[in-house]
Amino acid sequence: MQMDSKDSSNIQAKDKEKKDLNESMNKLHIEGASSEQAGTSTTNFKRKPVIIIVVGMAGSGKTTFLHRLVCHTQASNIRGYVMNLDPAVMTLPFSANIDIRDTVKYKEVMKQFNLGPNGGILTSLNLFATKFDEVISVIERRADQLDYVLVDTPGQIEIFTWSASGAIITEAFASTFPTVIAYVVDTPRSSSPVTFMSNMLYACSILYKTRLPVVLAFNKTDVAKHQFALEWMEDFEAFQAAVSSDESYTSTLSQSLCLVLDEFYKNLRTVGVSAVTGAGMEEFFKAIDAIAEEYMENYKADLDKRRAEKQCLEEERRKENMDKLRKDMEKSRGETVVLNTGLKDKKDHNKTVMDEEDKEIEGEDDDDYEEFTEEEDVIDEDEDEEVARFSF
Ligand SMILES: Nc1nc2c(ncn2[C@@H]2O[C@H](COP(=O)(O)OP(=O)(O)O)[C@@H](O)[C@H]2O)c(=O)[nH]1
Ligand SMILES: [Mg+2]
Repeated sequence: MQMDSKDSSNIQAKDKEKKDLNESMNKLHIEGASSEQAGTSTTNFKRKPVIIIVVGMAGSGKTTFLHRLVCHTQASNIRGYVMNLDPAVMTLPFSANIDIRDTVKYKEVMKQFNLGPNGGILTSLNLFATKFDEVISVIERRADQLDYVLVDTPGQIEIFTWSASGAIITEAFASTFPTVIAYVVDTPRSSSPVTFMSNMLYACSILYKTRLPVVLAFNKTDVAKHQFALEWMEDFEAFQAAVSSDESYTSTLSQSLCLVLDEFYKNLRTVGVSAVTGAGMEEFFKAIDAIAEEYMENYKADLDKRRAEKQCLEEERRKENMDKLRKDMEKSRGETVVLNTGLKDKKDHNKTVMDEEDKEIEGEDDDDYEEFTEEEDVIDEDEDEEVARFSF
């Protein structure tokens, strides 16, 4: 008789445990889903300002061009905001509203991490990227008073276009504002067909990498007109004729590539500019406005689609994990929980976790909480300090 009542109370307790478990899992599920839905919202996307990220080979004239853009915006009553992302630049010809150098000291980074110049620039950019949400919110707060945000990037193009931090920065911009790329081309240096082709391939790769609209700014037109480039882009036979004198492998490759790039050229806007004389500024801004519209029509939709797809996948993965977790927990009937850390020292690790659990049971959890909160506060203080270093 005694055994029977014990059995039935055991069954009741297990049923209750199972019910509790199901309830808590469902709650988790709902909470998870609703928080993701909140993340899906794109309501914080703003139509203004247009972000212009200036990229180009080292020495193509990005910084000088940006200075010219700043002068033009000031003279034409266009409301611009200027950002410098080159930590290694010694002096800037314009005053930047947000300057990476106020937050990260590139030479200190080189010393501290024992890096060369390029590693130093890359690490500085990485450090800055970790704070980029702050930068975005600063621009968001001023969004109503701005038409354009002009962004200068490090001299060496690949540091921005092929780094994780460059991608993070670009995506952070593109998911909040219409964002376009201004690819600065050194026109006199591109007069050789093979150099021209390699420059175009780079521009094309940036288009693929960033998935943002690109405008080609043929700079230094005071030294060499960009007419030849336009001809080569419009008529591939003209380009083939230009390379025909060169019998090298690259020239045959260039001939084939120009056919491939034909489609790329068709969807590309080009302007001839001179950062020194200021020629072509109006045309440049017209091209920017046109591609900003393009951004809203094509790229924004694509971005939203990609984001929705990603969230669907996340949701599926989460559901799968929840089901797995539910099964595992049902299997264990709430008695034991196997912590699979995947670590080599799994045994020891489990032991540590168990030890900690034992401690908690002994009522030491309050102390743990206190320690954790203190640590959090320290981190927050550090963050505030770094944020305070921005000069807005
Ligand atoms: N003649 C001429 N020189 C230019 C022009 N734009 C830039 N430069 C020169 O090109 C060099 C590199 O310019 P800079 O802006 O530092 O290039 P960045 O590395 O791309 O930022 C400098 O000596 C500039 O004076 C231009 O439109 N015409
Ligand atoms: Mg520069």
